Order: sequence, then C-alpha cells, then structure tokens
Amino acid sequence: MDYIKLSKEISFALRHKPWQYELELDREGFVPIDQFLFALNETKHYPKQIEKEDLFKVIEISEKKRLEIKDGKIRALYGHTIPMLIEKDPMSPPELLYHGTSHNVLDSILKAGLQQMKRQYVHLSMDIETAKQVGKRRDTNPVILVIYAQKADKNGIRFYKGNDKVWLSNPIPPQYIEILRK
Ligand code: HQG
Repeated sequence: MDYIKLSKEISFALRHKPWQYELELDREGFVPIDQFLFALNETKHYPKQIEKEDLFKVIEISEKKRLEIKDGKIRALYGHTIPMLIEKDPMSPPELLYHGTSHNVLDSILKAGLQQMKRQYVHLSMDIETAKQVGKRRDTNPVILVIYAQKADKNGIRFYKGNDKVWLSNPIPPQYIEILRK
C-alpha cells in the first residue's frame, strides 16, 4: 500500500474537496469512518480495499499529526480550505508562536499582517524548528516570524489548537509580528 499517496488523498478529501467524494463534514470537520472508507474505495485509486487499519497506519507513519480519529469518525486537524468554516474552540495561546515563510512575501506580511490566504485560519507553529520546516516548503532559507500571541489574544484575536505543534488563528495584524533575528 502506498501510504504517502493515501495520506495525500485523505488530506485532500478532508481539507479541500469532500464533495468530490460525496462526503459531508460535520461542524468540527468529522466524517464517519465507514462513510469515509466507502468513499475512498469508490475512487478505485488503490489496488486493494482500504480498511480502517490503513487509516491508523497513515497516522502512525506520518511525522506530522494531520488527522484525528475519534468516536468512529475521522477529521483533518488543520489546513482546511472548504467554504464551510470548521468550528474550533478558542484557546489561550502561549506567549509566543512562530511562522515560517518565504522572504518574497515578507513586505506584504509586515504591511497587511498574516492572512489565512486560501485556508480558513492562519497557521502558526509552537516552536522555531517547526516554523523552519513549514517555511522550507517555500524558501530554502525561510524567514521566521515571532508572533506575540498572548498580547494579540488579549486584544481580541482568536487562537485555536490544531495539534501539539500547530496553532491556528484569525488574521494577525502587523503590530504583533516581529522578524526573528538569528
Ligand atoms: C503567506 C502545512 C503575502 C504565508 C504546513 C504562507 C503548515 C502571506 C502562505 C500548514 C500573507 C500561505 C499551513 C500576506 C500570509 N501576504 N503572503 N499578507 N499572509 N502569507 O500553505 O502556514 O504538510 O496556506 O506566510 O506544515 O505555509 O499540509 O500556509 O507562506 O502547518 O500538513 O501565505 O500546511 O502542513 O500558505 O502552511 P499556506 P502555511 P501539511
């Protein structure tokens, strides 16, 4: 089984295009596992039937915690672009969070703040190392931004937890953003 391919397809279905699989996410982004397996197997993208164990395997071998299985349902923990806003409970963030990005968007971010762009929320990292990994997707030597999260939270910007390393937020105005000087 090509678990990398399966992982990408799962994220695609749960974050971006559930309707292509005739799936409807609930308000928290969950779908029943049985429905999900049925939909994946209908695509005939895999040589054998996808079973529940394959979903656990995808979660187990991934270095990022992208998915959650709970009460017979599965969901993506972050990354959504679907029009229906996934409901998250606001939470108090740590004092600082980080965001890794490419140099060519720096001016725009310092002017307009961090925007969610195509996704539903801005994605922030719990630590500098994670932010570097995120930024490296776009720039071999990414810029790391420090986000004064607690200060922003106190001033009404909402923060939400994705997983242990990824936080989500509403747009972050420039006054809470600083470039990390290495
Ligand atoms: C940038 C991956 C111009 C922002 C990662 C980023 C993450 C602006 C890009 C997760 C801007 C959006 C999310 C502004 C923000 N002007 N550019 N005002 N505000 N940007 O992919 O945070 O592997 O939607 O800096 O690891 O890079 O998929 O967000 O470069 O956790 O599980 O606009 O996706 O996880 O890009 O990444 P993205 P992201 P997975």
